[in-house]
Amino acid sequence: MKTALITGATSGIGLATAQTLAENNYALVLCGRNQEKLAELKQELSQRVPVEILCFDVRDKIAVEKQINSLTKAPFNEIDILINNAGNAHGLDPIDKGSLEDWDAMIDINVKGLLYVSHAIIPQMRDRKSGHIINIGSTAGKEVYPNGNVYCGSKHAVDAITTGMRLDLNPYNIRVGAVNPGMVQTNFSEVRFKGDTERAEKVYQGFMALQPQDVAEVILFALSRPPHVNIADLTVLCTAQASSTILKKE
Ligand code: 8X3
Repeated sequence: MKTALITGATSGIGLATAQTLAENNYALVLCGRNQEKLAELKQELSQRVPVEILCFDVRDKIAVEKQINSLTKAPFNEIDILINNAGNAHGLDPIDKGSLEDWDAMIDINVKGLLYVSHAIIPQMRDRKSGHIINIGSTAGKEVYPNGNVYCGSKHAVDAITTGMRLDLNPYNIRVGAVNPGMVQTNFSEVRFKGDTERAEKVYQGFMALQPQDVAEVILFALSRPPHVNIADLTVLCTAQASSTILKKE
């Protein structure tokens, strides 16, 4: 049984991935910021597979290191798979109107948080000469759209860091890849629009957006390839979406 550590596991793509991997017999280390939700999830999924939960904010590098280093018991002491999923968007403003707080949040979570978690886990993969890292990027990491500026910048950074990881970890038999979803119906837009539910709901009206489960199944596909196959870079869109700006709405 392989052990997968998932960040941002209590909602959206992370939650669907946790559930899908539990159904497919992966032991799980589920990370998030909400202890209550993590505990509920553990109760649900540990009926199928071993589950450990870690409550921390990926922005807090001391907490990241401390929590991950606390995984001393089998099967959690050997992380075979790292899914860097935690990430979000804050605001959708032109560059001259953006808020520094929003910019800090996106760079700190999407870029620095991903690096902190990876920094805590890569050495054990390197020493064992085995591992699989999947970074959840975005179509925003492939093209820049109006008002996406810093969010797109953070996801372009994820794109570059994924390639950098793959290059540098090549000597150690570690697979590194990215799954880049387009529009997925999660609380993404609610966070981006700071709780403005009406505006968030409009984003997904008039077409069938990707669902978190759709992305979880793609992640499972990447994880379940034979050891010599690495899905290096995969973009997944709903049928109605052709690019970040071309979306067919009814
Ligand atoms: C989410 C996709 O188009 O809202 O990363 O940037 S988009």
